Amino acid sequence: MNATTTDTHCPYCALQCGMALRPTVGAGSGGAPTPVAEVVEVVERPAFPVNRGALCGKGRTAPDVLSPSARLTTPLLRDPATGRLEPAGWEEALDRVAARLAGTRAAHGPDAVGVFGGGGLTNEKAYALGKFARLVLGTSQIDYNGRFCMSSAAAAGTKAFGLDRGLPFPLADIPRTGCVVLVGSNPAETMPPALRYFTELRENGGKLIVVDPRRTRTAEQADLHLAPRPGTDLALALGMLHLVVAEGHVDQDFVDARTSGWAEARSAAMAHWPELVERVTGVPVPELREAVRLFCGAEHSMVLTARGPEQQSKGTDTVGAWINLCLATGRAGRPLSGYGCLTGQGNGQGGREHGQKADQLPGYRKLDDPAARAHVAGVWGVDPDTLPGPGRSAYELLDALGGDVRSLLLMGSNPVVSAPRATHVEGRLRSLDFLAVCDVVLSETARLADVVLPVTQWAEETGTTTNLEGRVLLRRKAVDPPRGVRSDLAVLHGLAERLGWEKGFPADPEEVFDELRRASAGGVADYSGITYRRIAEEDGVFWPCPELDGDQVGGAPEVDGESGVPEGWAADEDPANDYGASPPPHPGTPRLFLDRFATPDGRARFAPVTHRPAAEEPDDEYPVYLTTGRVLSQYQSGAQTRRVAELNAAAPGPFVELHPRLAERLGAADGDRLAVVSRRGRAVAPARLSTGIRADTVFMPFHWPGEGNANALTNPALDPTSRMPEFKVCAVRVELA
Ligand SMILES: Nc1nc2c(c(=O)[nH]1)N[C@H]1C(S)=C(S)[C@@H](COP(=O)(O)OP(=O)(O)OC[C@H]3O[C@@H](n4cnc5c(=O)[nH]c(N)nc54)[C@H](O)[C@@H]3O)O[C@H]1N2
Ligand SMILES: Nc1nc2c(c(=O)[nH]1)N[C@H]1C(S)=C(S)[C@@H](COP(=O)(O)OP(=O)(O)OC[C@H]3O[C@@H](n4cnc5c(=O)[nH]c(N)nc54)[C@H](O)[C@@H]3O)O[C@H]1N2
Ligand code: SF4
Ligand SMILES: [Mo]
Repeated sequence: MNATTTDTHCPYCALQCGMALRPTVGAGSGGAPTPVAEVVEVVERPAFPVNRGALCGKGRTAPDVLSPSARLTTPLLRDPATGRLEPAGWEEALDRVAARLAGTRAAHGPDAVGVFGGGGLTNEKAYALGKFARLVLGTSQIDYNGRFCMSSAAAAGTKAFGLDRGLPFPLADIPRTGCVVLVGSNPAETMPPALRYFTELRENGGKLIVVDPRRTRTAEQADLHLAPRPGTDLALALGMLHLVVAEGHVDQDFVDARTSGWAEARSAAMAHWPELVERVTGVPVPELREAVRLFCGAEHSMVLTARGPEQQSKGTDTVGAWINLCLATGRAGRPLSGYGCLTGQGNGQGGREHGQKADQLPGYRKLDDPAARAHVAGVWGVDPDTLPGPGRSAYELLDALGGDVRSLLLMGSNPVVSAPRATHVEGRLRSLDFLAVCDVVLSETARLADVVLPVTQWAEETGTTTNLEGRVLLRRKAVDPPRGVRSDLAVLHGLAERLGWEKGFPADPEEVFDELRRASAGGVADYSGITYRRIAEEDGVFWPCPELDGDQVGGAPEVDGESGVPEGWAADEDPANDYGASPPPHPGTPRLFLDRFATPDGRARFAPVTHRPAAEEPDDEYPVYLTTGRVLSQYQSGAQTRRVAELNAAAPGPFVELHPRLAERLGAADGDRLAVVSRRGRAVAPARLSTGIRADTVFMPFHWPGEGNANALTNPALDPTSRMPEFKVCAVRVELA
């Protein structure tokens, strides 16, 4: 890095790749103002350990969205006379939002005001949004798009281990294990720089197993690819556990010493005979046996899940079954082994820890826990009884709009494109009395708003994110925002002031972070020992990182690579001996569970689960499975990446991926327009033939609005525990359009 570059992080996915931004020659030299994107360039940051300099095309082109021509630069107010959104000043716009939210509250009570957040928001924003909802608005009706993402893995992880952190180890452990099972995860397209860890695993002689109904770019690199029917991963995992027992691979010492609930989980698995599992999943028994042989043949192994098995109406049980496999074979709570979830959004991890979730308070505390309420209310200076209780989950909240929820403040999500049964959700949004949207661009959802507030984005503001490893990172401000935009924190500050909140609502990110640290202290996700300065010096700090007595701001001690404990810390009874008068700061926790799990008794819990079908299975009328997901060059609802020419050229629009045998039955050729019809709606997109997909399944990416929107079709059936909708399985009919 030279003096003029600023280290920061990509705005998009949970890998949070490190990059540096540098003003280009001529920037700031006066004359006509130049669009920001043309005065800043991306520079590699090879020293940052997660991506070691590599970036995907989305990250490399992210500065394009900084350009004023790509984004909003002034608030917009809907003109009641014309019905159109018109430019307005900030004071007028904030006054309007505050007045309308207050009006709804006065007329219908605080729970008539809803708040919807996003897993892309920084920790500071997620924290401030949750606090704003509960204190300033007094509403329980807040949730966020992370509910659509990895909430099932979060629920299963909490049940099994007592704590939910995406990976319980750094990515750098992957090449050193012996076998990885990647379940419903396509990092070749969704986290390209992370693929290198799996390549290195194979170079070191380790094995990669991919479970995906499609032969993805990731599956192409695998030693073994299992292609189950969508929605049958639960049966697959139980079938593997059956074989583990039958073939004598149970690690009884580990099970006895460190787990509970094995007897019940074992008998559930024994009911899932391999032949039965083959019938349910379509995966031949010999492949199932080969998977068990590779997994148990290695000294260490890991299971990593992503959205494939999680976005199901039984996602929590499904992840539970994969965790069972790890526990029974002693592949958890030990170095180089374990279960992990590859989180999704830029702050998919931190965004679910600090209070924008319906049931949650900062520090991953539970809103219905009296001690948690008392602690957080103390930090906020309010009576715990004034804090509302848990609210509705994301889809249930969207479904209630226009009913008992009359006004909505939305920050960091584009549900018109990304919510399940999106046409219905769009109708609910239109039926609101009042909708305010904070966004960087005029997204499809912002277009429906009564007030649109244009906000600063990643490189224009400082804040922390927590990546998929639980590594808390500092995303630094590298460029000035265009005139006319304000930060999300400034928006909340301005609204709090107008709504009569007198205790102050800081807009400075570091001040918010310091408050978050106090609010999280003693919680599961304890950030109290983490400071901006420490993050900057240490390439991020892994939570939990409690504040110890003494100065935790200085440099941290060397961390022992194996245990994640600083050298001398565990062995030396009095670490103060090594560090002078005050003890060293807590080193953070790269590796979890090595000594005990985070449950009250320290034991991991087996999940007593059995297979059940998807909420909607194919039948005569809708004979084909639809599954949905992502392509390399677009991000999520596409609100940001559809504004980048290079990405649009690479991924110009929606498509229906199908097997040539299914295409032949339909009389369809590659490129023909196909109509895909479900009980919820219809979507039209060109056919893309592939021998890599099961012949009973079609796949659609969900990055586009309009006639090709995959979410016109998807089923909002919810997992009973996590309330995750079933994005990955529904039944459709496919015909020539
Ligand atoms: N390019 C790109 N990268 C992204 C994103 C993006 O939008 N674009 N989004 C980010 C976010 S928020 C997330 S959550 C992650 C998601 O990252 P991934 O989970 O890797 O992405 P998906 O494409 O949703 O799903 C992964 C795979 O699940 C498979 N699948 C479908 N149904 C099933 C099933 O029933 N069982 C199994 N085992 N597999 C199934 C799909 O075929 C797909 O290949 O990506 C992050 N990175
Ligand atoms: N069919 C189907 N649907 C899916 C999925 C699937 O696999 N299949 N996956 C689901 C998953 S995993 C996810 S995570 C969701 C994501 O879907 P969305 O929640 O729609 O996510 P994004 O498209 O990232 O929307 C983020 C919005 O916030 C804006 N934004 C970006 N940064 C900021 C900021 O700092 N502040 C503010 N105020 N706004 C900002 C962006 O411009 C964009 O409009 O989609 C879900 N939908
Ligand atoms: S992999 Fe994710 S974090 Fe890395 S550059 Fe691409 S989008 Fe950004
Ligand atoms: Mo996600």
